[in-house]
Amino acid sequence: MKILLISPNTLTVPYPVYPIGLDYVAGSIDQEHQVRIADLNVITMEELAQLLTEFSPEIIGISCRNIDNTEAGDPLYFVNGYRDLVAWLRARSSAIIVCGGSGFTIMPAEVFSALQADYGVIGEGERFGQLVEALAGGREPTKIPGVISSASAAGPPPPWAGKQQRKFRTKSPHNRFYINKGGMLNLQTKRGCSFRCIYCPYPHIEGKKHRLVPPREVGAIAKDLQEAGAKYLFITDSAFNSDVEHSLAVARAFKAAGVSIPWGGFFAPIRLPDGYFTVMADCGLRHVEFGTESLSKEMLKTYRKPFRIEDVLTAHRQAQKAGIYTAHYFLLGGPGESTATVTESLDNIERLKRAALFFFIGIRIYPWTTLYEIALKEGQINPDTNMLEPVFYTADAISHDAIEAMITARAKNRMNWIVGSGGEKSAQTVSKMHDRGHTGPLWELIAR
Ligand code: B12
Ligand code: SF4
Repeated sequence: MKILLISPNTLTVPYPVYPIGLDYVAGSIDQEHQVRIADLNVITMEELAQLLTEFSPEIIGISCRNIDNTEAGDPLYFVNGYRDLVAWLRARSSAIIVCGGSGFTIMPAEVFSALQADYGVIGEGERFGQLVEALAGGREPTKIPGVISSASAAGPPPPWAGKQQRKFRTKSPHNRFYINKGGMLNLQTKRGCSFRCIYCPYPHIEGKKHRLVPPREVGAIAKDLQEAGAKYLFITDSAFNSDVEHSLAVARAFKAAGVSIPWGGFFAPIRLPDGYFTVMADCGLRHVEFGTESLSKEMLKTYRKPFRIEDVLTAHRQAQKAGIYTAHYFLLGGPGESTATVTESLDNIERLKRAALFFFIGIRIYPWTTLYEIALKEGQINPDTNMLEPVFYTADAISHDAIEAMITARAKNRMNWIVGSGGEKSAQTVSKMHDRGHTGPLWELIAR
């Protein structure tokens, strides 16, 4: 069969991201079928129309990564764009349309009904290969776990236990785009997160247990990406170090495989063995993005973060001592947030020297999370509330504006204190630097 996979994600904040999910979806499809990838960061709608005419796909897969930008103060919503794309495709093609991706997996019924697709694949994209075989053989694909053909509110299927195969085409035009714009290609070293932070949908998207890719295999993929021209690797794991031993083994595997380009990813600021970041730096780690969320003792407990204030400060110091650039993400405005807890966080944040600090105010409520249950109990939402168009948790004791005012007053125009992801302005700065040949997320330019 002829299959077209589309990445419609053209968001440039904080920078355009390589659609790695489609590499796995493409890798799940048997070689007897023809597969093309259309990345809308790279091709225009006119070119897409031409591709539809020339290639005549029988199945079109759409990757729905982002539902919204999770920023209460500057909200963007992307599902209407996906809906319009489906309508546009229907007017030009009779292909079967299938949607999937992390955004889809968070709220499959709602996204499915908005898009009016033919099928949806909840969870891991490897099941797309099975869906193709079912359609090719005239069988009903909805027997495959996670595949839906109506807006049913199904949960994710059991984690995929079969082979995961990333299909990466060295010379494809979409690699070139990301290589020329910041040089960043993506890499996954495991799936799942075993922590239980109250607001987080990651364990729902990727699974609650870690599924580790053997370090040697990760090293070999990293080397392939380097040979394809990558100048930087972003590790897309929910938290790269949530399995400390595996993260160390992966870092060492990079070195053993001859990976010499820098890399970075999300880390949890948990208590780490002595010398952890020295080993990481020696193996090429350049940026750590810590999911710190709060530096108030009470709020860390409420969020069920797997670390304490001291652990954060220690992890930060250790990373900096090893010469690694650090960023911290904060999520203020959760249950029990008050002037006192925000003040405590800000006081402790002052102790994080030379870091890029990103403040997200108001927490996006996702179904399947403890925060959803709390918001229900408090009457902020009811079981019929449409959670797709973003709904944010509001703290009783302090408003969004009051928190923002406290951050702005404290920041005193320091450019490393950024509310949200920095918006268009910071994305444009990053883009200009990328055009000048700088690589990676570039937090070091603001973290002085
Ligand atoms: C790493 C990451 C980032 C990094 C990306 C760095 C980089 N170089 O890529 C950074 C920090 C930059 C980032 C930024 C943002 N992110 Co982000 N990010 C992630 C994270 C942790 C992993 C994404 C990833 O690459 N996974 C690995 C790949 C292999 O998985 P995947 O894409 O999901 O694909 C799999 C399946 O979904 C499926 N699949 C994918 N496509 C398709 C298509 C079809 C047809 C099928 C059948 C299946 C399928 O198959 C794949 C293999 O199983 C996810 C959370 C998570 N754990 O998923 C959030 C996540 C995707 N991000 C999210 C958001 C909102 C954002 C931002 C908008 C935040 C902001 N305001 O800045 C920006 C947007 C950036 C952009 N330009 O799009 C949300 C999206 C949900 C939502 N509310 O919309 C998520 C889910 C986190 C969350 N809050 O819940 N992000
Ligand atoms: S450690 Fe990070 S990815 Fe894991 S549940 Fe907590 S916030 Fe989510």
